Amino acid sequence: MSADADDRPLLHGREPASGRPLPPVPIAGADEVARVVARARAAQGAWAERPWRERERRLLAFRDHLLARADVIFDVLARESGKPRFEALMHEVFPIVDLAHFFATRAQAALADQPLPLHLLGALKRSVLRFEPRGVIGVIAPWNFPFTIPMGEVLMALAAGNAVVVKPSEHTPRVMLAAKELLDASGLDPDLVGVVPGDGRTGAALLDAGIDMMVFTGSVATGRKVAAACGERLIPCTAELGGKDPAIVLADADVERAARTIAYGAFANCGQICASVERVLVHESLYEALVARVVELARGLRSGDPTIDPHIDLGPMVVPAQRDLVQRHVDEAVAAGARVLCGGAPSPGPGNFYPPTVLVDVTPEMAIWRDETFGPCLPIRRFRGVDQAIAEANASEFGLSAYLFTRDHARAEALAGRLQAGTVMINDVLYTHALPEAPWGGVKRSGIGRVHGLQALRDLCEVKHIASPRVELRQPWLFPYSERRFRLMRRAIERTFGSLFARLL
Ligand code: TXE
Repeated sequence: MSADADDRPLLHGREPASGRPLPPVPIAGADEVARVVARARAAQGAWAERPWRERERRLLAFRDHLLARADVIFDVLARESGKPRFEALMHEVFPIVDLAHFFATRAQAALADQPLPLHLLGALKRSVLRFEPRGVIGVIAPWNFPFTIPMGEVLMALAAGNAVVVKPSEHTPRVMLAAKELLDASGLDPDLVGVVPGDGRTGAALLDAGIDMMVFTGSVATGRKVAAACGERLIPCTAELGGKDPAIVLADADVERAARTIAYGAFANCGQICASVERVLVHESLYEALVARVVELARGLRSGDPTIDPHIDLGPMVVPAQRDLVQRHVDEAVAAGARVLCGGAPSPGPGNFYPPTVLVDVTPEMAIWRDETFGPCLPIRRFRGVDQAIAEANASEFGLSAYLFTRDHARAEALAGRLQAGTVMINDVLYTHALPEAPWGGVKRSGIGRVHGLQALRDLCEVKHIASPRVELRQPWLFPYSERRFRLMRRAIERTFGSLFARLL
């Protein structure tokens, strides 16, 4: 920590499960953000010039440090986010171990010069695409996955030869600071990855500090501001802005599998997942059975403080205001005629707990069906025909993921083409965010662009086109122009595209 750390204002926080105070964290003001970005930029050039082998070695060293010191991350996640230890392992640490491994070992091949075959001029000209790091990548992160979301971006940015500066959520800055210690211990230049804790003002300062790209995850409202700021500065930005993901249970689904998977999709991480199952559409023939089983499963989940019992199923909600929003959605739905079958009111006692809640008799106009609830709430509606189900699923401003439950996988793959979503999963939920090779992102208000996958790795680079001659011929497009050359070229173009030869192009 810098010498002037004591003068900095502090971010205070409380453990969401117990209300106990958390250690305060110094806030990075605009000047500090600018300094961190400048240091990252200075460190980036040397990093990009290191041999690929060394890049791979450092990222694998991080993987190994994380494996060896995962308990530190589990403990911070339990205190700061109230995350059950199993979710800390499976949702946060394991995906990053795997992602570090995946990009460490594949970045070189993915970012190698790529020959670009020219369909028309290929005999005369050679073209190659080169992927060069953009420079300093800015990351603004949310509080629901305070480790896996920013760390995925950090490792991909590093694998592509960039430096990176992360603004963690003001509600969960401590786990990213712990991650920074692991990164530094992996032999990376400490300036290469900066962490600047603070609220939206620190995020705005990061956008102002001369970064070369922004990777944002958060709300639609803030996503708009971030995208506008990036537009102003003409830097690229990806934005992952949440969802209202539907699950459709078709008439031939396995009810037990669907119920168990949907209960997990709705209540894991206490429903605070952008791809949580937030709406269920069940074929009328399975409706009663599915609702009964989901309610039974919801009632059986154990909530608690993971610092006391690490293996409870559900922790608390991270942010008190989010719990208030959940209650508003439930109250409005009930006032408009919905029925709560379990849960429906904050749990008594200390901590920010909300029980798993299942609602029926829900209508599409209700906020709980329309807006992102981001809590452990599951509204369920029935449908008669599959066209109706698809239309209702698509009648949303969001489009992150969609889930289909059926025994007929081929039919589901065909139906996937009709669902407006970045990802469609069949008989499963959530897991694809943990696949480093799979693009992740949504359509409509769920955001812009994709993170993860080799394409996103290339998006963290500028693509440079290097064009060279195969043979040194006179180029017919140079000065001076004349009527004769105009006619000649025109005839050549007409003959090329107006003949069978065009089919070979
Ligand atoms: O998000 P914000 P909040 C949804 C969820 C939730 C809602 C609000 O529905 O109820 O968003 O959550 C930083 N310039 N998701 O208020 O405000 C902020 O400090 C730059 C979905 O926490 O968008 C934090 O680091 N940055 C989601 C980050 O933006 C700014 C995950 C996100 O905060 C800023 C979380 C500004 N002007 C919530 N203002 C998902 N996509 O998974 C704030 N920030």
